[in-house]
Amino acid sequence: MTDLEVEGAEGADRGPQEPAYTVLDPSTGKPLAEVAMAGQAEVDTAVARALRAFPAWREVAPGDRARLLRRFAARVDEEIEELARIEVANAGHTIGNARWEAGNVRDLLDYYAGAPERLCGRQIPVAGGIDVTFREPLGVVAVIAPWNFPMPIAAWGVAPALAAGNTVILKPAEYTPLTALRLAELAREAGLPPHVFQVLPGRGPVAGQRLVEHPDVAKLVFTGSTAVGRRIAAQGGQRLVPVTLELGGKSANIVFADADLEKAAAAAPYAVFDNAGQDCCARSRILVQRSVYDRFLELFEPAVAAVKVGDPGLPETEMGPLISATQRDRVAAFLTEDVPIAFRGSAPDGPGFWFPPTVVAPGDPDSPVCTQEVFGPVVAVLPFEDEADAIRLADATRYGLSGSVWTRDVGRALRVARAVQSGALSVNSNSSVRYWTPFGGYKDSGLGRELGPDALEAFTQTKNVFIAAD
Ligand code: TXE
Repeated sequence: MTDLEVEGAEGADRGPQEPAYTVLDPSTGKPLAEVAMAGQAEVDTAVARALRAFPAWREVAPGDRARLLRRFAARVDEEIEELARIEVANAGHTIGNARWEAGNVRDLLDYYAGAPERLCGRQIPVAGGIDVTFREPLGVVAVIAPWNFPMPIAAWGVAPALAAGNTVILKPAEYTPLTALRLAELAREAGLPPHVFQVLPGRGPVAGQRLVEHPDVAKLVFTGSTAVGRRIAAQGGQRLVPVTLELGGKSANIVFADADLEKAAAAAPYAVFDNAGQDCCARSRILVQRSVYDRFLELFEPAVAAVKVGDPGLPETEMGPLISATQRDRVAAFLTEDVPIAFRGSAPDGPGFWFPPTVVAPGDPDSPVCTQEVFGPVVAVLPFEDEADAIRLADATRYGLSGSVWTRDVGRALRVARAVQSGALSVNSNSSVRYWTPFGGYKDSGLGRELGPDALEAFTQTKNVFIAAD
């Protein structure tokens, strides 16, 4: 066992104990740590503690709550290198990405530290008196996080939830609990009161499920697969608690003939192979206007060949391994005989869950590789005729998370960005996530919005108070 304890486990009536989980280093396939997994009893204890901590936390003066979040951010900032090194080992993220991810946690805590002092209600003109609204916290918030971006995605839920005065239980994914456990320690060191923020590693169908159905959990934040997300939405609906869901995507990178093709082709590998394609915003389809299709592929091929795949701890590495053997098998299953591989990059041999950057040119735009989330380094390139055709193809999937439009025509950029059924579109850029702006999906990609000022709505409820004037 590691010295990483399961917060909330001490003193609990454990009942039948959950087996520990062996966390692997995905770049070697070797065990990295044994982590205790919470069972139902530990979840119940943690929720009871979070519920007890809630009244005092919501009453902390706004300036003091802001200061605590800033101190938490400062502790994260001091430990960026350590957090990044843990993520390289635990998730196979490149060191450059992992540093950015730890920095993103710091930025989110700093950004939402501005909220406690700005969570204003309204005074609304009414007859017969005075009417004011208050934005009140919900109570105990459960954040169920995925393994693809363990730190940032956890912080997208944790930071605004704490800022709004809620107490939080974070359940990291089985594969990637290590940075979350370290964040819990940093929160304690920053002076957050006990049980305001707890981290509870556990299995999805056990600890995750118990958090979802627990009567004292007042809000659910989930990032993961659409199948599990649907179940969580249904169970949250039964209990009438709000649910925020971020459920992946099949985003299109749309390249028009008038685009800066060199720039679009140079950027395209990072739009899909970053984090080995395990990115809900991965542009895993590139739609190219037919008149420049061949030229685009000529430019794209050397860019793909140049992607440096290997040891994620080396500064020059651009792509690491997949998270698990299961994920590698899942990705490989998309490359059926009828899916022609156009070209591939390289990947190390030997142990570890490696998969080379792969470009496919399927004839059939309805094939699974074109419509389903691969969540690995595989991109489908498809030609289109005109603007309407591009929009039709971009929307030919149940997902609708993000996407890009490459063109020099501002009017077209805006028309296409407005028309595509996705929550976040970028023009001449592949960036989707900025902590200042709302992020979330249309269609099967999710429910609700995270990040930006809008996220605070999801962690508060409005109280209306009328005071009679006579
Ligand atoms: O997801 P799960 P998996 C997609 C991606 C990937 C596929 C499967 O396509 O290939 O999902 O990944 C917890 N009640 N994304 O199997 O199972 C689980 O412990 C409560 C997209 O890993 O959905 C983990 O913490 N919680 C994506 C989290 O849910 C449950 C990120 C995600 O695991 C649960 C990840 C249950 N019954 C996968 N079952 C994105 N949107 O970025 C599981 N969990």
